[in-house]
Amino acid sequence: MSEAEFGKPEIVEIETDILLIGGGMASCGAAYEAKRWAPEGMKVILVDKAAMDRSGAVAQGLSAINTYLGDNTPDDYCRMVAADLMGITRDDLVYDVGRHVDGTVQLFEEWGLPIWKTEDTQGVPLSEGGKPVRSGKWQIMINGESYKPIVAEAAKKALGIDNIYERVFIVKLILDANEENRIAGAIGFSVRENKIYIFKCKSMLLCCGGAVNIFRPRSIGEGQGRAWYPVWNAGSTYSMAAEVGAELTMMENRFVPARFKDGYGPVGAWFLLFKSKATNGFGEDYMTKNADMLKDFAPYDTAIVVPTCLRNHAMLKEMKDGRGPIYMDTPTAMKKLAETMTPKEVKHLEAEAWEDFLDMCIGQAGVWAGLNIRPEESRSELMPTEPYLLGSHSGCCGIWVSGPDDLGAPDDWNWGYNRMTTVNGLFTAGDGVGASGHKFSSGSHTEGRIAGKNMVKFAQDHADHKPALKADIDELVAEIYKPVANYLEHKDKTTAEDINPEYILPRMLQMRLQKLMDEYVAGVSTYYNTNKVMLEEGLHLLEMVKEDAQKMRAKDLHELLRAWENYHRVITAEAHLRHILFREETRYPGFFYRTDFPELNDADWKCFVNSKINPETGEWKVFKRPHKDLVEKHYG
Ligand code: SFD
Ligand code: AMP
Repeated sequence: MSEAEFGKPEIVEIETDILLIGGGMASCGAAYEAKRWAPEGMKVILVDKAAMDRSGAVAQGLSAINTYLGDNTPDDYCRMVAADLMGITRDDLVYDVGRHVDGTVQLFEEWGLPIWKTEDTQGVPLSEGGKPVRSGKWQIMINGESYKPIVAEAAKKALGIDNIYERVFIVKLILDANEENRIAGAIGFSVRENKIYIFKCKSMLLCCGGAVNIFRPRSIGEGQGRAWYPVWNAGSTYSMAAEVGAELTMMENRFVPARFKDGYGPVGAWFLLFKSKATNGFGEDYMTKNADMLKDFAPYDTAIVVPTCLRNHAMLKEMKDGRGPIYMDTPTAMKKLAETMTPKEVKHLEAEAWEDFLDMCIGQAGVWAGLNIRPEESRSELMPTEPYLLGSHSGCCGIWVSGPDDLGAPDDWNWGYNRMTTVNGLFTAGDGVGASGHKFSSGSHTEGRIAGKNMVKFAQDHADHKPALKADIDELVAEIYKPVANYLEHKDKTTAEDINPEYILPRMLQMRLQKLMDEYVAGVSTYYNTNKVMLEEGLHLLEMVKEDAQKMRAKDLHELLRAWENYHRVITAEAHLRHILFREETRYPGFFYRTDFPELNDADWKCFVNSKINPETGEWKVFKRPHKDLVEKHYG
């Protein structure tokens, strides 16, 4: 774009009672619930960087809902989540999701989501006693290609289309000018038009998902852009919250999922529904073979299910010892299931194998088609992927929030409004809430609903408050468009506009970040190993990346989006690195290893690691907070 085409951006100012940032599962839940509780005239606005129908992690759909309690109790749910996340979770937050999540799933069904039912309850809704087809103790099967449009439709209907701003990327949150530690608004830009948006609000929800593409992905070159979690989750939740001084928690935690190689297809349906086994290259079941090795990480060995990180730990042993590749033995699983089936049922089973991916991860179906793989005939390779940061799936990094007040939690876990961060008026849910993983799509929507209800209460309790932005808007606008200015100033200094000593392309900066995170902060190239010296070296390189980030260019609005996503990634990456450096133990073997502290150390580290940026100085503080079990755990 030329100077004339860019021009000076139009400034659009909007005032609202409640602002929802993000249009994913959690925000859709908040939109629906806030409107149920909001009194006449209370304004609720949602802003999403993409289009809600297909935005966020559920964009491609899903084939299972991973959190539906049914006959399980919220106490059981707390135990499962704690065991999977090696003991350090907030029972108050987890219990709260557990006691409400089934109602959310019933709403999804009411809104049109097809949920598989058992033979004897076909056609009976869950709310009337219909029994879901369970793939696992917590998971139920759905026909979920249109899951997100269905959930988005309910949110849109609740809010009204005039209250939704799509394709607006929020860059920064803004504190209040008159009251310390109080949220007042946010600023962002349209990724379609030359416009800057400034929102003022009484309370705000920040739900921009997790963080992807911080680490060098396994799929590079022609495969670049394939990832398991969505590439458009760029760490905006963690970075924007941190920058206004919200306390983060467990940012050292990450999720390294075992996935079908190259297409990143999820494994849950194969392990749970199809009862498939994974083996090393020589057909050995590495979970059985390496069971003893996992005992080093007792007291978690009595968990009903082996924790996700320990399943990776056993797999990595085979890979490191040269006994790869790792396979999902799909033919054996399908043969076994087919033993008791009619030919028609077998055909249906084969269709389900494909539909699992067609419903949520089309790229994997593409890999199968491209490589002539028929799951009933050939095994597929599995691979532990590059690390992802998230708080809703099998990970628990995120923001430290106030919990419910009726579950006997310690005083410092509750400061008034459920799911409010340590910044007054700023709420979060889903991937945003730390120390409470395994919410998945249904739990994220549920948590959004909890936040939505409490945001209404906050806005009502502060009805007279007039938000005033603590910011120089002209300066902020110039900062947001700086990559554009970098481009316009220097683009004519070389004949090839992508090669220029005066600026760096967002794509290049992203690769630089990914390379250092991969090599120093326990990415795939070191088999997820790191130590203090490597981390300190990584921190130095990250400082250099930050310096160079000031020179990113944007030749159009799309690149401006890419540039700002990178700023968010860099801050999120720094949080992750600083937390890993602080926690001097190996809490999550299989996700990452501190080689200088290779053991789990409950005596010193069965605690939360939290951090906070001073919004005035930008200085980081990392510190411990005590952990407490509210639900009795059956550790060994
Ligand atoms: O198979 C900005 N998930 C699964 N959940 C399940 O229940 N079942 C499954 O089967 C799951 N699996 C799965 C899952 C995800 C993916 C990608 C795959 C497979 C391939 C997890 C859930 O999807 C996940 O837990 C929730 O979606 C999390 O919800 P939330 O709301 O925390 O995040 P989001 O939905 O990604 O939404 C984020 C929104 O923010 C927007 N956004 N907007 C404005 N400004 C910015 N700066 C922004 N940055 C981001 C996004 O556009 C989006 O709207 S399986 O693997 O187990
Ligand atoms: P995934 O497809 O890996 O994202 O997992 C989907 C769901 O299945 C999550 O609830 C996982 O915790 C669970 N899951 C995946 N693999 C296994 C396994 N091998 N054993 C038990 N649960 C699993």
